[in-house]
Formats: sequence, structure tokens, C-alpha cells
Amino acid sequence: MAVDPFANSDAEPPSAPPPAAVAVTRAAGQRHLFAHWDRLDTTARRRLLGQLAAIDWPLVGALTGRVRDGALALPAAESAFDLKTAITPPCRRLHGADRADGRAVGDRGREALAAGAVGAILVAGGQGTRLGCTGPKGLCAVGPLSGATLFEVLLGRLVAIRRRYGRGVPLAIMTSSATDAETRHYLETHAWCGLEPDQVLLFRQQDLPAFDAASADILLDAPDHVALAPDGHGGMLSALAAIGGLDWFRRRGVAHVASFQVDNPLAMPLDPGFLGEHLRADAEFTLQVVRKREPGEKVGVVATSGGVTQVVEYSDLPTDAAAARLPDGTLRLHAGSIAVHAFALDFLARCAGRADALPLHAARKVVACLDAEGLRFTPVSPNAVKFERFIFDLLPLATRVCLVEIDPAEGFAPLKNPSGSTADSPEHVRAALLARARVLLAEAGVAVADGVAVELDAATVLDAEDIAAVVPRGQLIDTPTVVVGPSRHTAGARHTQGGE
Ligand code: UD2
Repeated sequence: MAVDPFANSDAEPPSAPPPAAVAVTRAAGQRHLFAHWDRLDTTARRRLLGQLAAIDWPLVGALTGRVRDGALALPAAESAFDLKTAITPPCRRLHGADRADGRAVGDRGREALAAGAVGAILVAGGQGTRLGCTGPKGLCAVGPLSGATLFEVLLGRLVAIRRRYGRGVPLAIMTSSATDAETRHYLETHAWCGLEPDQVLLFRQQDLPAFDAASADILLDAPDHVALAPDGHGGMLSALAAIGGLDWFRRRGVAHVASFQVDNPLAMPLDPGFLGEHLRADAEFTLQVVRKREPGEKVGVVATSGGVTQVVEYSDLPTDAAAARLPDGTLRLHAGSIAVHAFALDFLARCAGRADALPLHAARKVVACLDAEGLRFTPVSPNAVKFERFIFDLLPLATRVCLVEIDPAEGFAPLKNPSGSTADSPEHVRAALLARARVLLAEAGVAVADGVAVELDAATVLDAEDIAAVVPRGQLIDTPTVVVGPSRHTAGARHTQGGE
């Protein structure tokens, strides 16, 4: 039986670091991890060993080499892809006058939902660094009147879908060490935001250590603690496969899975038109995109060149490529990926079986660490290298790819930055939710007085049809209102005044 070099569960941790643990970490190029051992008490020694035991040391060895050699950029893929000449692939449009045979496509999506063939993955493992939040982003309140959290809005929409189609959408939620405990507690104490608990699978992505950019040493952020960070939302593939999540979906009859991010309360991963386009194209990977309005928007771009289609993340997109325009003035690479995807489940299973499916991207970041005296400090400029996997790197592995352009007013209002920021702040998100509500109310023939905030309850209002079931056509709403749609759980239809 293999011996765990970090094993130490019952015995008193030895006075010297376990030699086998020292050997494993040194073999990965890490020689300093036990530097503070002598001043650690028993609990702290256990904590350190426990943390080190969970680290993938062969992988760390490879990453240490990359940092030490300055090989942070990924090696150019052996493909004919060339960003200088890459173009935007054709997109199906889900909005506007040139929207193609919308009803028929939507019917395919509706049939799949009614058949229970669609599942969803919500990625909620990020640390919300830019937003400056300490807990999971999903707990941030975004409901303009109700104060509903991101989880309540996003999971609520799945509740509304279950009522509409008579079938639930099995949902896997990815957490990380940074968000797992609070997310579980929140969902358990908030009745799973209305979902059936057995239709929700919580799974945790892996952590990877942060490396000192200069020395390639793994950073310690306390004498007994390695600085760890989630391995990127691409971690969903291996983490889900590792806990049998792909089979969990399959057992529930799911053949296609839509994924979305916790920070976008307008996200429409289960929009029938989007799913319908995915099914009609018989695609393995379908991406929702928005038309970039200016080069600096923080969305990856979908680009095609030499027969290869891939997403180039905004941080990897050179400014000249981002700014390049076609003769008609539009951006050459204008299809901004908003990280709402649909996958064939078989495709995910095929990719999960490949160790090389998702490379690790490196990024320079500020990471709190110990100074020479062993005291924790936060540097003012990036001191660390972190590695992350991006799920959209599966794109070149898909045999059929489909792009669906949506109107951002309908499906993209990400919460990224703190209050008062010029973009993607809580104020922008609330304004986008209110604006979307006004449009749907207008579609249902309901007017809203100028300056009056009207919110739609996510768990009961999917669209104008649900509004029409509770608010008479021609009505004017002239006080702040949360419109609650038809619901199995409420006695009859109603709409509430003044926010609930
Ligand atoms: C992401 C996309 C970007 C664009 C934008 C739209 C990537 C790499 N970038 O950029 O192209 O689509 O979103 O809003 O996809 N998350 C995890 N685990 C992690 C890291 C992130 O679950 O290890 C989740 C996080 O909780 C959030 C989402 O992924 O829901 C996006 O993370 P981000 O804010 O770091 O991504 P961003 O805005 O740089």
C-alpha cells in the first residue's frame, strides 16, 4: 500500500518535518515550506501537513519549472490559428430584426426543457477580488427592491423554468475552498432558493498554490499556511468528473448542459432560443456572445483562423488586435464571450478523459505573503503568479461549434466592481434588472410611470407571459413594485406593492 508522505492524522507531529514530505516537496522544486516548522505548535504543524497533502506535487513541479524559466505564456498551439488574420465566426442572432426563424428554434429549446434533457452548471468558486467582497459573490444582494441575492435570482429562474415546463433542470454548482462552506450554509438555510435539494449538486473545484514571481517558491501567507487559489472556472471539468457529476446528469436524463457564471443576474443559459440554436446546429459547444462596442471591454473574443475557432481572453488580447476594425468600422473581433455556454454532455465526458484538455494559463497577481521576518504583508504590485484553467479552451476540441449573439440588455449585466465604479457595479446591475423588467412589462402591455422602479420576481416571472397572468394589460404601475408571477406556492396570482 502506498504511504502518504504527509500522513500524520493520529500521531503527534514529529519535532522535525517528516522526511518523506520534505522529499516530495523538494522534488517539486520547493525547499522552503518547512522554514517556520520550529515555531509552529502541534495544531499549526497538522494544518500545514494537511494542506500540503492535498496538493498535486507532480503538477506543482511542472508549474515551478514554468515560473522559474519565465515560461508563463502558453506554448503556441500546433495549429494554423493566427490572431493577426483571425476573424469573427458567423453568429446566429437571438435578437433584432434579422433574428432567424425564432419561433421554430425556440420550440426545439422548449421541447428539450420539457423533456428534461437539459442540465446546468453554475460556476461560483471565484473569490470576487475586484468586487472586494469577502464571502461568495452569490450572496451579494442585487434585487433593486427585494434585495434578492445573486443566488436567489439565478436559482429562482430555474424554479420558474420548472413550473413552466413541468420538469426541473438539474443544477451543479461549483464552489471552491474560498466559497464552499458559506455557499452550502446559505443554500441550506434558504431552502435551496426554491429548488429541490436532490436536483442540486454542490461540488468543489481544486486549489492551486500561488508562486513567488521572482523565486518560483510557493507563497506562504502564514507560517503554517500556503497561499492557495481556485484553479479557474475550467476546473469545473475535472472536479465534476471526479465526483461522478457527469453521470449524475446522465442518470437524470440530461444530454446537454448549459453553464453560466454567478455574477450575471441577467444570464439566460436556458433561453429556449439559445438551446434551440445549439440543438439545431448539433453543436458540441455553443457560446453566447455580445457584440463588443469598444476594444477595451473585459470579455474574451471568439476568433477563427486557419480552421480553428477559439476564445482569446481579454487579458491575452493585444491592443492592436482588440482595436482592429473592418472597412465598415465594426471591430474585426467583435464577438465577446460572456461565459454562457451550452455543451453536449458526451463532449464534456470525452474532454474529461483527456489530461491535456485544458492548459493552465498564468497571470501575475497581488498575493499577500510573508516577509523575511515571517510577517504577513500585502504587496502593492503583482508579486505572484497564479494559474487557472479556462473552460472555453475546450472550443478547439469540439467538432461542431455554434455562436449565438444576444442583446446584452437581455442577458448580460455582470457584477464585477464595487459600488461607484464606472462599469459593472451594483448600481449598473440593478439598473439593468429594472430596465429589463420595463421591457418585459411593456411586452405584456403594462406601463410603468417614469422613475418608478419595478422588479420582476425571478422565481415566478420568466417573461411577459407570466406577467400577463398576474397584471392586467393596460395597467399602469406607479409605485415601486415587485411583480410576483403565477406560482404553485402562492394562492393565486398577485403583484405586490412597495417591494417584498
Ligand atoms: C470572465 C471571462 C471573460 C468574460 C467575463 C464575462 C474567463 C477566463 N473570463 O472574465 O472572458 O466572459 O467573465 O463576465 O472566463 N470562477 C470560479 N472559479 C475560479 C474563477 C472564477 O468559479 O477559479 C467563477 C467566478 O465565481 C465567476 C466567474 O467564474 O462566476 C468569472 O470569474 P472572473 O470574474 O474571474 O472572470 P472575468 O470577469 O475576469
